[in-house]
Formats: sequence, structure tokens, C-alpha cells
Amino acid sequence: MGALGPAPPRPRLRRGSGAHRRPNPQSPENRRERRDPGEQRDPNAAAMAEADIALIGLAVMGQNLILNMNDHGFVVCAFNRTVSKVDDFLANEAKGTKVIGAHSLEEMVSTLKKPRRIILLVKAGSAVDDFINKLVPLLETGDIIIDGGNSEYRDTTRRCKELQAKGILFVGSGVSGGEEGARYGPSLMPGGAKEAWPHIKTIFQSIAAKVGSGEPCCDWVGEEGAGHFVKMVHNGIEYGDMQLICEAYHLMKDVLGMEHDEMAKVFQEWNKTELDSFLIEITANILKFKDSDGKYLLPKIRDSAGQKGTGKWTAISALEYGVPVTLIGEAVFARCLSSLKEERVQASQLLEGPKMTPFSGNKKAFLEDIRKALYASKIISYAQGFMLLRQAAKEFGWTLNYGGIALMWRGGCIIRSVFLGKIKDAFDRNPELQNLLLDDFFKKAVENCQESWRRVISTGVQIGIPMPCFTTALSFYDGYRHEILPANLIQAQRDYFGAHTYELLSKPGVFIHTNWTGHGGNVSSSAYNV
Ligand code: NBP
Repeated sequence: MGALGPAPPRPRLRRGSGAHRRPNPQSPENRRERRDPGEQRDPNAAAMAEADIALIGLAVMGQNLILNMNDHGFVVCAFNRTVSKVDDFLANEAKGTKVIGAHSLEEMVSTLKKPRRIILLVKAGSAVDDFINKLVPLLETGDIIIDGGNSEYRDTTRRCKELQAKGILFVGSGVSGGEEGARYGPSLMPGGAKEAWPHIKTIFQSIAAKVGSGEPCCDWVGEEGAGHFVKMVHNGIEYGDMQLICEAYHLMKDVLGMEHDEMAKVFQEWNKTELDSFLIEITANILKFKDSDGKYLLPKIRDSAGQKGTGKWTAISALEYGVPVTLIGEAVFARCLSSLKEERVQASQLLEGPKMTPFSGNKKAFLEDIRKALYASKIISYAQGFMLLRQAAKEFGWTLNYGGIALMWRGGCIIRSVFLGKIKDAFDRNPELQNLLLDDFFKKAVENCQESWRRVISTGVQIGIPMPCFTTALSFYDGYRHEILPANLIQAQRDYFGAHTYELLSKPGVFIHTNWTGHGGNVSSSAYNV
């Protein structure tokens, strides 16, 4: 990376609309500045300054990421399709900072040090291709374009290849943590042209969230679309985590008949255990939140969940690559079922369930059972997520750093949790770990939760509470630990009706056909094997 430019005064957090204004616990006050903090910059000379990096896309993510980079001493040049937003940004959120603006792509490119580094934070899809096409003629060999939007990983792979042929280094980076993360420390998951990494590493790791003794939640993920693939799986896991918490809430509310304040306290307590995580923390806050009329807000919210599609992408990839990522799939379907609100209202008046008898067991013990069911199911979900990553690496020939990925998710993003540190430890112990469930720590953790998990599921099923993720997690666990599954019968059925052949346990790899009825032929099918 070229030498950084002259030092501006230490930036102060801006007062303006849109970008976050929370005092930053991580930066810049508590961090080493990259520049000489004493050196002053003439604000009028800003436009002439060489920028370390440019960012295109001044919506919520782009603005906050620019201010984050600014806090860490980098000179950022801002650009946006609607150019008036550049001036608005400079006059408001970025006022008094060393951010510079450009009114054309040519002007933006001319402000950049070489190799030029340009981040796109625009709507995923054609907007990214449009900007790439406009930028390429303005760039030189070795310049770097980074797409920080929620792009589909196959688009990223395509762009990597197209730009490689033109000498441009393309990076597709997952960015997680939303508005607040972008402003104060996101989780960053860059992948693509690895030659770009030494040129962007300092900026990326400076602005990323930090955990432990300052370890950045950002590292190189892998080749081509690996960064966006990892971000996609992150989002799928987020769907799973959220649904698991909802199932625990449902059991507390409808089996144990708990009030909102009481449930909030339980989640607060759980946040001091292995479940310590952002989503558990906000759940406690949501449960105790009261509306302006003094009543709890949560029960007033329509129970129809929205989705933007990244959970669905994860489930589709799981099906495409044949990996049983059942929990994320169920979490997506649970949202789909919830959105059939009118239909469910009608069905609720027609379809009978079991008689709801008041819970007569030990409430405290059952709450601990629910906690353990949630923890065990969560372990299964992450094990499945890492299975999908492993399979994708195999499909695409990527070399993924699994421990590094766990660390990237450890802070800054929505699924951040203490638990991810344990996953990092497991991959540190054995980088070739086949499955998280085979790691000693997680094996013991699931075994320790097992009785509770089964008790919760059988109680919930008896009472008629839907628990798609708790149950699918347990089915996966039971399936994965079975040496023999009834798939022998599936093979026999397939051969019976379609002559699809089967293997004998004693002769794996040798496919044979049986004439089951005596009147079928002896010709086997090779047409399909699904
Ligand atoms: P949006 O996803 O709302 O995108 C707004 C930006 O895209 C504006 O700069 C807009 O320019 C530009 N844009 C659009 Br819309 N259509 C365009 C086109 N056809 N050509 C060129 N530019 C176009 O902003 P965001 O919520 O800040 O998200 C930015 C990216 O980061 C997205 O890919 C998003 O999925 C991803 N992301 C978002 C979050 C989040 O929490 N919001 C989290 C993680 C990742 P204009 O001003 O001229 O309309």
C-alpha cells in the first residue's frame, strides 16, 4: 500500500441525520492513530488531497463506512449515482471530516493513490455491473474494485473472472452488522483476487469490529465469490438463530404461561451463559419494551415475518450441493408459514390440536431444558453451516479458513456471540475438522444437553407447539449418529419401480438390479440418479 497522506486533526463524531452518532467505544479515542495527530489540514485543500480509497454509494451503509474509515485516519473520496447526495453528505454527516467528494467518476479516480481502491456499496445486481463497466476504462492494471453489497456469490465469481482478464483485481466482501456495524466496526468477509489483500488489509482490519485482545473480525476468506458465499451462510445462520429464539419464546409463553418481564429476565440470565450473544441480548430488550400506552409492544406486532432472500439463497445452495442444512431451511419455511396469516387465522378455527392442559412440571427445570434445547440446536445449525462451507470449498476449489470465518462472525455482525469463539478454538485444534459435532467440546456440549432437548421436544409436541428448528436439529443429530438409516428401503423401492440399481453393504461401488416382481426386465436404468 502506498504511504498514507498527511494527517488531519483527529476527527470528531458528526452530528447529522442518517449516520450513527453513538460515541465509539473502539475508535478512535482508544486506538493508535495512523497519522500524526498534531498535523493540521487546510479544509479548503481537501479536494486536492490524495485519497486512500473511494466509496461509491451514499446510502446508509456507504455513509457509515466512510465515516468509520475517516475515524481511522483514512482519506476517503465519496461518490454517488445521484451526485447531489455527495454535496449533501459533505455538508452534513461528513462536515468537518477529511472526507472528500467527487462529482464524476473521472474526478473520483483522479483523487486516488495507486493502486486505486474503490468500494461499491450500492444495491446488489445490475447497479454493481453498471459501475464496474463505467470504472474499468478509467482504471489501470492492478487497481482494485471491492463490492461490499449483498451480491450473489456467483455474480462475484463472474466479476472476478471478467475483471481478472482486464487486469483489475476484484474483491467481493461480505459486510455485516448493518448501519451500526458499518459505523463502528462491521464484520468484513473479503474474498476474490488475493493479490488485492495486501493493499486493502490495513484499511479493512482497522475498521472491522475487534474481539478479545483486539483481533479484527476480518480476514481473507478465499477465492472468487467465497466472501459473498460466507456472508450468505452467515445470513442463513442468522435466520436459524432467530427462529430458535422464537421457539424458546413460544414455549415460555404458551407452555409455561410466562409474562413478558419474566421472559426478559430469563433471556438476560441466559445471556450470561453459553448463549451469550447479540440476538439473546436484544430479545431481552424487546420483551420488556413498552409502548406509549404502557403495554408491552411485542404482542401487538403482527406475527408475519418478512425476509429479503439471503436465508433462502443459503437453503437453495444447500439443496444444490446436497448438504443437509435442515435448520436454516426450516427457519426460512417458518417465516413462509408465518406469512400465511389470513389462512392461519381461518385454519385456527377449523383444525383441532391437542387439549392444552396447564403445565404441571417444575417450571425452573423446564426453563433450563429449553435453554439446553436452544444451545444444542444452535450447535447443530452451525455444524450444518460449516458443512455447507466445506462442500462449497470442494465444489469451487476454494481454500477456506474455517477458524478465521468463525472469528469474522465473532464480533460486529448480527450472529456475534461468545459461542463463535468456541468454534474458532475447535478449528484451531483441528483445521481439518470434518464436522463440528466431532470436536470434543461440541460433542460433550450436545451430549450434556441431550436429555433436556428431547424432553422439551416431546413436551412441545404433546401440547402442539410448532418447533420446526428444535425438532429438525434433533432429527439431524439422530440421523448423523446412526450407522444404519432406512435408506436401504429407498434404494430397494427405487430399484423396484425404476430399475435404478442399488449397492450391497458388502460390495460398495458395485451397482446391481434385481427383478423384484419376476415379470420386469433385467435392464437397469442409468437415466437418473437423484
Ligand atoms: P441500498 O441497497 O438502498 O442502495 C442504495 C445505493 O444504491 C444508493 O447509492 C443508490 O444510488 C444506489 N443505486 C441504486 Br438503489 N440503484 C442503482 C443503479 N441502478 N445504478 C447505480 N446506483 C444505484 O443501500 P444500503 O442499504 O446502504 O446497502 C448498500 C449495499 O450493502 C446493498 O447491497 C445492501 O444489500 C448491502 N448491505 C446492506 C445492509 C443494511 O443493513 N442496509 C447490511 C449489509 C449489507 P442513488 O442514491 O442514486 O439512488
